[in-house]
Amino acid sequence: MKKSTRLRQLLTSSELEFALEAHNALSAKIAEEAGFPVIWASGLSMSAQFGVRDSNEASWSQVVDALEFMSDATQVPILVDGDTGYGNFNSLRRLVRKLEQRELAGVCIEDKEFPKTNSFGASDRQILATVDEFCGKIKAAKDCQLDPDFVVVARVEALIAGAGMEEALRRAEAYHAAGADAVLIHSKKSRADEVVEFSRQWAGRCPLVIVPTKYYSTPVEVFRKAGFSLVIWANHMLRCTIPVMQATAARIRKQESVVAIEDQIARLDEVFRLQGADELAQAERTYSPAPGRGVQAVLLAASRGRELESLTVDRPKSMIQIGGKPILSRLVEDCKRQGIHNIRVVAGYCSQAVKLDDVEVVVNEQHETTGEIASLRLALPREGQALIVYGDLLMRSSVLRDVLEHTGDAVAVVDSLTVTGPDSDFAVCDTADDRAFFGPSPHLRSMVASSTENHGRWIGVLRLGGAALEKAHQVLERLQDGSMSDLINALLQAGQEIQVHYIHGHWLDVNRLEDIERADAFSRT
Ligand code: SPV
Ligand code: MG
Repeated sequence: MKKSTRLRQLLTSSELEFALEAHNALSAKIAEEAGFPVIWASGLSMSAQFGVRDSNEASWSQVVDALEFMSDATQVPILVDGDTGYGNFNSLRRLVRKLEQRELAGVCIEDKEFPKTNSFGASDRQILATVDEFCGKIKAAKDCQLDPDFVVVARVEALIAGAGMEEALRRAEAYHAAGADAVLIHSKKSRADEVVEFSRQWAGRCPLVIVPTKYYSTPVEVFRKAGFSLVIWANHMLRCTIPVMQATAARIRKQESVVAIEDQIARLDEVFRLQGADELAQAERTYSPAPGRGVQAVLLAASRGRELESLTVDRPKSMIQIGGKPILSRLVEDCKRQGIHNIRVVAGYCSQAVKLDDVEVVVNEQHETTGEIASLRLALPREGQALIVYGDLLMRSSVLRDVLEHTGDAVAVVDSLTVTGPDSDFAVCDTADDRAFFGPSPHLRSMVASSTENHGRWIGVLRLGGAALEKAHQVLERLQDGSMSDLINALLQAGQEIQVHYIHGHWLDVNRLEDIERADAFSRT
């Protein structure tokens, strides 16, 4: 249903309805989520959030730009506070067309002169427009609207200006006759008597709208009985934020820290939710040519990391916190950043401690007696692309991006800066790293211990696809067990070409206690 049709229905139904003020897309969305069927785009609140006065200091096009965000962010109808129409009948016609184009459901105009003054402000300058001039505006708005359901509400300021009940009724009658769809009768009294009396005399000639900012303590039953159609809570989303922002700013300034307030403010996840971040993530999967699409990541995380002693009593080393986050969570984020959403972790030691969102966890129950090949056998996909990564690895995001963009069925990442170390993950290649960006890709010849002359350390990232993946499965069937280096050597012996992507540092793995500090520093830079 069109937003304008919905607003018209709400105004003409016999039920009393409530609109809540909003002044930007975020507050509009929050009002909608709270269940309000209508939003009041308040002139006072919108000007206040711009930091200007409610005296038409913000131009109508600046207001329309903000309204567009509010309309885009919500499904419920928005009734726009159109002040006095930003000029004469002609300015109002243009405003109405622009509001319609942005799916705003209706406009409320008040019978004062441009530039307007707020009805409750310090200024006593409440100069009423002539009845004829204002009726001309209403007619112009109704004549120019293209959508027959677009709503025009005429706001009567006679009681605010002290012109009395008779004048208020006379004006309302004239505006109704000129084509207004509803009348807003405004009052600054602290009791509702005036508007209730107006309603009694009006006797239901068209829907009535009220703004009980000053007579807020009146029970809504009174409004229901008096036959009003719509109550507008006109500025409360703006006003509720002011003391919270003031207190928060003062506290952060005084404490020079945000630690104390962190638990009292909205989590970033909540901000992202309100922005609709999920929809974008979904759309990215569909439309964005992320290099990681169709790739299955396999994160090898079965081993304890015994040298890390007390840190790995109740978790595998891949779940040790580095910079406030487990290493595996970082790897999962790295993968997602590259568009890889199929992520499988092979856990083993303390597998119950491997808790990660959106990740498939498979468990190598024989982790104590088996090695990486046994783990990989449980998780290597049959088709597509596999990205095998050691679960204790920290690296810059460019490493994964580059290996994913590399052509070739099999690619291993080798750090040419590291040629010594305790294990056997060192690479002998057909070409040393000449740090040239162009030219033919080097190939891996064999994996060796660092005691043998080598061209760098394989960091624990291997991409396999197409024929290379098929060959890896054949090799895995033959090999009983062993390390990733054993698998790579077996692949090479079986004639599989493996290309090398050289890097120069920008990664580290966590094996010993002294690595933790380095890793923390790495994660912060
Ligand atoms: C507004 O919200 O801007 C209004 C209502 O016009 S009031 O401020 O109560 O006049
Ligand atoms: Mg206003």
